[in-house]
Amino acid sequence: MKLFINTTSPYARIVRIAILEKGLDDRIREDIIDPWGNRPNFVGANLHERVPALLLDDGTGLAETSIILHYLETIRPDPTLYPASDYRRMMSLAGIALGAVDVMAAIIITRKSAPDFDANPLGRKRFRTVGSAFDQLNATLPPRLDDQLNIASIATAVAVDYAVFRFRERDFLDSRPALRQWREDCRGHGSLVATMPYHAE
Ligand SMILES: N[C@@H](CCC(=O)N[C@@H](CS)C(=O)NCC(=O)O)C(=O)O
Repeated sequence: MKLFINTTSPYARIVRIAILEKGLDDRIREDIIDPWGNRPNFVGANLHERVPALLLDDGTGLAETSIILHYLETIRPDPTLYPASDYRRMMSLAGIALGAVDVMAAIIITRKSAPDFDANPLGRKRFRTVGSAFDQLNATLPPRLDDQLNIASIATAVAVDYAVFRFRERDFLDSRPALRQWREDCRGHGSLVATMPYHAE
């Protein structure tokens, strides 16, 4: 199988972390691409030309992070991303963190066509809800990834790192010490270390 990614995408990172955690990395090769350009074999995997996109060995293309996670869970159920213990709380936190990822990525994408986006009412709403999401996560932390694999912890780590990576000028963590400490506590976690976002040359 081949996973199309880029090195900054938080969506691709979530899938990459799940692959590493499930020990599927020997079956899935990564292909770093520019989703903003055109590339036929990539389009075959995701007609919307976005990463992540998983190309199966039989040529089937899987798009959308949630769909790819579901597929990974089907082919390698153990360890699960969705443990049964405290299931509803975990799913609720996962939704909050995944939403923060989605909203932050939307800000970055919208800025490409509207440089003053942050100051307009929709831009302000976007930042307000990301702040609310981090407040909630700061108040109700998911398990540490070292202690338990689960989608809420993966999404929270990815959301925090993406905020730091993309919005260095904003204080997303200084006012949320519990969340900052939580991220600090899993600093050495292998799948997080191996997938840290960076700008490719
Ligand atoms: N809903 C998609 C979002 C994926 C997405 O927006 N990926 C971005 C990179 S962070 C992308 O490839 N953008 C290229 C484009 O929008 O044309 C998912 O869950 O996978």
